[in-house]
Amino acid sequence: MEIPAGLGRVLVIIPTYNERDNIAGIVGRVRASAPAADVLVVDDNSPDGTGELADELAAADERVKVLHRTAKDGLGAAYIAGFGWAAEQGYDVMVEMDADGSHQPEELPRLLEALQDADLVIGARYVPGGKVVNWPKRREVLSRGANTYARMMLGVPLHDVTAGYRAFRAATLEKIGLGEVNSRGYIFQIDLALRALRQGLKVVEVPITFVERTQGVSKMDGDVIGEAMLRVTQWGMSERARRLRGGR
Ligand SMILES: Nc1nc2c(ncn2[C@@H]2O[C@H](COP(=O)(O)OP(=O)(O)OP(=O)(O)O)[C@@H](O)[C@H]2O)c(=O)[nH]1
Ligand SMILES: [Mg+2]
Repeated sequence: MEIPAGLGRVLVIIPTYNERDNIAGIVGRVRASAPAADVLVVDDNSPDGTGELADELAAADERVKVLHRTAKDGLGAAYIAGFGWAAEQGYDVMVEMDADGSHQPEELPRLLEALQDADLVIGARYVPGGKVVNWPKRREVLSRGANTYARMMLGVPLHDVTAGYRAFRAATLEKIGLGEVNSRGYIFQIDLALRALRQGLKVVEVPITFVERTQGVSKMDGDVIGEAMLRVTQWGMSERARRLRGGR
């Protein structure tokens, strides 16, 4: 597809840690789905050689770039590095996408279309038309529960605030104040959505079908979820305290 008029230059940022079985497939699918978009792989020195594979993809296709970082430092830190690189290079739109196939590149055109009339688009599972494929029931219940809790605690009008398939306008990331974001793990996505809403920006959820990874190993664990829910509770409490004090 053509990237919708007026959006400018688009960069799809794919953070990787040990994704050697996934990287070539996902990059190829992005290039096929949105040929006018560039791709940036942000690799944290994966021991399985994902970074070298990404270099080979970059050597064969000038639209593919690689940012090598020295050590595993979390998804949030990888995205912040990718966003910084994109801003330096003058991109107008930055997309977040996992390497493991959970975020289908074929749905990217729909996210970009929605961005024509929004500041941030979230590919959402828990809205009408959204789906999760191949997750054990337990996992989906946990993820839905975390979202319901975050929605109530933070008072945000979003149904999938932890979702990681997103399209940002460069101006949105500038207004968010990325320099102050120090969330590293799962909480990073909640943090960015909250900051965008607080700036009065237009955040739109578009239904996606999220597909569980079939190759490679998850980096998610109970600690990451626990950290995120603790922070949501802290943020929710301090927001309530601020309102009680008469601030806003
Ligand atoms: N650069 C970098 N990438 C990371 C890091 N942690 C995770 N990733 C990547 O971030 C994406 C999401 O990580 P996943 O392990 O799939 O986590 P998840 O999607 O929450 O968990 P699953 O649903 O089990 O796949 C993948 O592309 C990972 O390779 C990290 O510390 N550094
Ligand atoms: Mg995943």
